[in-house]
Amino acid sequence: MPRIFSGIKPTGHLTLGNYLGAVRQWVDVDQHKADALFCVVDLHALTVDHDPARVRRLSRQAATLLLAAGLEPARCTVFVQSHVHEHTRLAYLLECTASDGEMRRMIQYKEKSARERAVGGNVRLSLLTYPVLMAADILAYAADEVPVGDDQAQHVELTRDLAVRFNQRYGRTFTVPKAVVPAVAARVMDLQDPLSKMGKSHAETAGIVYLLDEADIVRKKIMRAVTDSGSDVVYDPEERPGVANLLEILAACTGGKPADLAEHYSSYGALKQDTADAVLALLQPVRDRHAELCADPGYVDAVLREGAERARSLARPTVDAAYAAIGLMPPA
Ligand code: AQP
Repeated sequence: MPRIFSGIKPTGHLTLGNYLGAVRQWVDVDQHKADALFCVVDLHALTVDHDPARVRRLSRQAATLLLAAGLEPARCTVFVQSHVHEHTRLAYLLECTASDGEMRRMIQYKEKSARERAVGGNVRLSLLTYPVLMAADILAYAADEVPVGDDQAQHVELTRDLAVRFNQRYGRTFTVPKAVVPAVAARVMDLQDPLSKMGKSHAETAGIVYLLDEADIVRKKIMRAVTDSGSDVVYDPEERPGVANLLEILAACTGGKPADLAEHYSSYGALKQDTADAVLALLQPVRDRHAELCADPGYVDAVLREGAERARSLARPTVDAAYAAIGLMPPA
C-alpha cells in the first residue's frame, strides 16, 4: 500500500481552493487507497507575521474541518505538525543538504517575500527555509505520493531533489516522493482577481469563498465575481480568466468538463447562479458536520492525540536513520 502525506497551513480560514484542490481528493480518494497522513502544518504558519492566539484557533479549526469534510480516523492519520518533533529534527539535516540558491528560486518565497517587503515588513528566515521543513514533513514518513494543488508542486520537486542528494551522499535513507496534482481545480483563482490564486491568507476577502462562510455570503461572492468583457460564455483561460475560473469551479463541483459546460450558458448570470448552487451543495454538509464536531471537542482532541502518536512512531525510525547516516553520534 502506498504511503501518502499532505498538509494544510493554518494561516487563515480554509477556502474553496483548499477544498477543491486538496481536501476533497484526500477524502474521496487518498484515504481509501493508501496509508495516508494528513497534517495541520502549524509551524509553517509562523513563517509570516502571525497572531499566536489566532494560529492556535485556526489550527484547531483546520483539524476539525478536515474531519468534517470526511477524513475518517479509522482510515487515515490526522495530526498537528508541532506535536511530532521529528519534523523539525529532520528539517535541520535537510538544511545541511539544500543550498540557499535553490531556496531563493522558490516561486512562493519570491511572491510572499515581495508582499511582505511591500508593506514594510521583515521577511522571516523561516519563510526562506519553509520548503525544507515541508520536505522534512514528507520524507520523515517515507511518503510515495504527495497530493497537492498546482502551487505546491515546485516544493515537492525540491523535496525529491533533497531526497536524491541525501541518498547519494550518505546512503539510501529516504523514499523519493512524487507530487499528485488533481486534474480539475488544481488552481482555483480569486473571484475578484482571477489572475491570482484564491489564498486563505489574502487580506482582500471579497473574492475568497471560505468553507465556513454563510450560504448567503457564498452566493453574494460568486454573483459578484469579476467576469470578462464580452457576454458569451466560452472557456478560454488566457483571454477570459474570470469566466474560466467559474467554469472550472462548476466543473470541479459537478464533475463535468469546463469547455462542455460553457456550451450550456448564454449569460454570465446563469453561470454564476449554477456555480453558487453547486458550491453550496458541496459545502453545506461540511458546515453541518463542523458544527457537530465543535460541540464535541473531546473527540477532536482524541483523534489528534492518537494521530500524533502514530505519526511519531512512523517518523522516528527514518529520522534516526538520517541522523546516523549523516554522521551524528548516537546517544549512549
Ligand atoms: N487556490 C487553490 N487552488 C487549488 N488548490 C489550492 N491549495 C491552496 N490554495 C489552492 C492547496 O491546498 C493545500 C493546502 O494548502 P496550504 O495550506 O498548505 O498552503 P497554500 O498552498 O499556501 O494555501 P493558501 O490557501 O494559498 O494559503 P496562504 O494564503 O497562507 O498561502 C495544498 O495542497 C495547496 O496546493
